[in-house]
Amino acid sequence: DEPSAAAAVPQAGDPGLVLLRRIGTVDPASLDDYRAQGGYAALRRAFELGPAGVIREVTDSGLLGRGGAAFPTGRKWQATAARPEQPHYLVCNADESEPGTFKDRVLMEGDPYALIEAMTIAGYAIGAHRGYLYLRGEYPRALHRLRHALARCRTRGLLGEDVLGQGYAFDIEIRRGAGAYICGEETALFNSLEGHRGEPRSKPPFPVERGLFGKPTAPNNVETLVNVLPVLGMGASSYAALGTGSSTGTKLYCVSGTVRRPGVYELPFGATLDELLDLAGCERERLRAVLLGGAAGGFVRPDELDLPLTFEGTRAAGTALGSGVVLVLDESVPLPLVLLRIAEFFRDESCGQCVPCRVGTVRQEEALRRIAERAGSDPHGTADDITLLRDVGQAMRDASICGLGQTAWNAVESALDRLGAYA
Ligand code: L3W
Ligand code: SF4
Repeated sequence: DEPSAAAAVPQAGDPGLVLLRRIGTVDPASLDDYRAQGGYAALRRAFELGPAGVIREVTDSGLLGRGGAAFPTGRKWQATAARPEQPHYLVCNADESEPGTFKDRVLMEGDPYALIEAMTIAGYAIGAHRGYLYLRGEYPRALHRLRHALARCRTRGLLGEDVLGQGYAFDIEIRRGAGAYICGEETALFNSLEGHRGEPRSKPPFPVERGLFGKPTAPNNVETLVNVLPVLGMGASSYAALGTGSSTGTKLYCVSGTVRRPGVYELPFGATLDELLDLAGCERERLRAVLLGGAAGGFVRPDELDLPLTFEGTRAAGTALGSGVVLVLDESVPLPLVLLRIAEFFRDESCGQCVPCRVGTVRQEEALRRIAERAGSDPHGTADDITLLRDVGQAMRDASICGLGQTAWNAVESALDRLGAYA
């Protein structure tokens, strides 16, 4: 089904929609329509600024990565651009697979030229002549629309040997994922692109130094890249004035679960969870918890809804913004089964390369299944299993190679400590 792109309600002084502004109004098949709605003005500005000027604007904007880890985009681009080894690569991580995440899908299906323009700007800034768009395999509509848009850009001189007659060569290749969550981890993604098993590599070296095919690479999430258009469009200082000092701009949220209006919402950073839940139509009387940040995130209680949605605010509150998942659970949803489902997911998606995660995700699922099956009939057995969960969780966090294993116990720990699960 087509996910809905709901709009935040702009208020006096609010920026309104920045990233979603063309969604639903632009014809995704029409390059002319995209240009009529402001498309390709940002790329022209990029050519005026030059690569170093683009990186300066992006750095000054305070833009942080939207894939979940909030790394400064300007710093990533600067580090890639500065490497002497050639060639440089741009990789767009469009393997949107975090459970409950569907914002990149809305951007790619509804405004495909925006991503292509943004990738062209990013490629120009880091000195790349080739970009790879690694697309989640289960997004056939996005594939179709992006392929069509790429072909149009090539025939109109917006991709190819001489982009916009500026002497810059750039093209984009789409590669489809094959359903493995781990291939969204950047180094597993590179292995997949290179034709190897999708297993993460140890970091460092970071991709900016040794990434795709061993060359300097900037991997960026779809939403991160699309943000570059308003950064150049309105200028770094106006962009940085949106949101808060440490989390600038706007954020897309994927609201699902027990709400009346699930969908993608855009709000400036600093809006509260309460405001977002109002927009999505959440009944507070029946609310049990909100899972923020996805399977690797943490729970927020009904008495904590004044939480400001920023990277720093959610971290300080013991949860995470992650890639923008807001999963609402009311009292009708059995929490033990939600946790068990999350554990099954991680056990399924572990690549099996390292022991703490390969074994730990299995032990975690087994313990949660025993607890769910007991349904409170054996409190001592449950207490033992909770001790086991904490031991296994800590081992996974400390000793796993990549983010999957390191965070596979986050939601369960959060449910225990913040929601008093199984008490
Ligand atoms: C140069 C350094 N580069 C770090 C780069 C690094 C990467 C970025 C973040 O993602 C998140 C997690 C979940 N010099 C650098 C450097 N970098 N230090 O910065 O790096 P890192 O390692 O902090 O995080 P990560 O492994 O890239 C972990 C989220 O991902 N997640 C799932 C996300 C799912 C989606 C989706 O479905 N769309 O995004 C699961 O864990 O939130 O925070 O580029 O190379 N010194
Ligand atoms: Fe693979 Fe898990 Fe190890 Fe990551 S932590 S490399 S997913 S086994």
